[in-house]
Amino acid sequence: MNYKAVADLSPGERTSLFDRDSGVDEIRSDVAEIVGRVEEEGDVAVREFCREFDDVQVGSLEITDRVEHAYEEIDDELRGAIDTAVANVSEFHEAQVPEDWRDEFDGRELGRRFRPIDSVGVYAPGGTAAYPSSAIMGVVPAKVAGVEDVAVATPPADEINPATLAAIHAAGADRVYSVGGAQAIAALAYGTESIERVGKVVGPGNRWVTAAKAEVRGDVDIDFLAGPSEILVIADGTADPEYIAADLLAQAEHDPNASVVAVTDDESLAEAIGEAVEAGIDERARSDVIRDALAGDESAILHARSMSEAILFAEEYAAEHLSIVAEDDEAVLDRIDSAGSVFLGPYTPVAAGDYASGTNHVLPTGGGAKLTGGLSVDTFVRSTTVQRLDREALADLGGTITTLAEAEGLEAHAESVRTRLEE
Ligand code: HSO
Ligand code: ZN
Repeated sequence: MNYKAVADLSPGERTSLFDRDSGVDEIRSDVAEIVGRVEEEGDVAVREFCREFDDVQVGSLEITDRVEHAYEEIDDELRGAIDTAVANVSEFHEAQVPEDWRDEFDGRELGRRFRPIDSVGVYAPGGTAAYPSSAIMGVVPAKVAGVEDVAVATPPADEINPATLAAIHAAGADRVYSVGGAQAIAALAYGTESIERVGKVVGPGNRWVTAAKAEVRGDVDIDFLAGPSEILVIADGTADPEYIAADLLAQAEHDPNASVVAVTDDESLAEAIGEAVEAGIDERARSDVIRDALAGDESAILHARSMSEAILFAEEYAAEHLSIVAEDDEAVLDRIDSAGSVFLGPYTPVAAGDYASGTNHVLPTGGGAKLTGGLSVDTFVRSTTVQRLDREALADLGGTITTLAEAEGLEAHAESVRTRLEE
């Protein structure tokens, strides 16, 4: 891994760390072609791409009737784990459901109400990265928000991962399709003969999926464009290097392009983390992926001159996952505004949030946390404002409205107020 002092990072090294790229630009034109063909040719194009990219001759694209069986057939331990994850994710997201409200503001009755969007498409990755957990993270918040029609697309295979199908069922999806990649996103966005279009497409995927979401955005709403997984650990001398190394290795196993960074004010901790990481690589089943991720310019162990310098680094980094392991972790957190999800203390591995603590693991990467949060109930509701003024409240405000209307040259607006106040 790269070792560096934060203060010695070159402009190029800073760019690798801070301008983390989702890698979709170079495939945008290929993806545009796939999306265009699905939009025009529907099922015919979808089937052709399933053959070309997944090497599968799909029968029915809709496989809704298969998920319940998968749920019943998986072993009890796995079913129990899926059920626990669904229950915990449901419980945390139920606490986010916003309440409608009305209040009185100097005689003006104003409020907000919240309604779920009508339909959602969730992408559940398949192939080597078949993540049943991601199906849970996409479907559960949508159902908790009250979305009536939640469709899931997951790549076809000779045998689709039964855990993914079971998780889709347990999470409460309404429709399930066996289609993956850019063609899945296009089918959800535009509809085909067998796949009904949705209002919003969410969920993580590979570069093709992400590029397709960028392509359809505007015609359909999306959550955000997420790139490879990231973890930033900020630690002081009280931290256990073994635990930190374990979390770095864990996120590194997702993707050769994963970004894995630790920053600490304690030089000997930095060294110990590095040693523990090196010692751990070969013990891990996915050591090849891990080694590539750790060797990348986006991964590093950094030594800061103080915790303040480390915190400023973390704030600029705006990590997808930020793990804080420090004597006063709450004081560190107080100074951080930008992170997708924060993990406090030694007994909170990122894997807890990845699977089962209840928080969502579909999170903004690439510094996106400076602008947005991860999937939540908010992703699936829209708000409407409501107001009622009585005569007195309108009279109080009349002069303000008519003055502004006249300043804009909109006489009819002003008149709509005056006519009510005339008698
Ligand atoms: N850490 C991933 C989510 C995940 N982890 C799925 C395990 N399975 C989000 O970046
Ligand atoms: Zn993970």
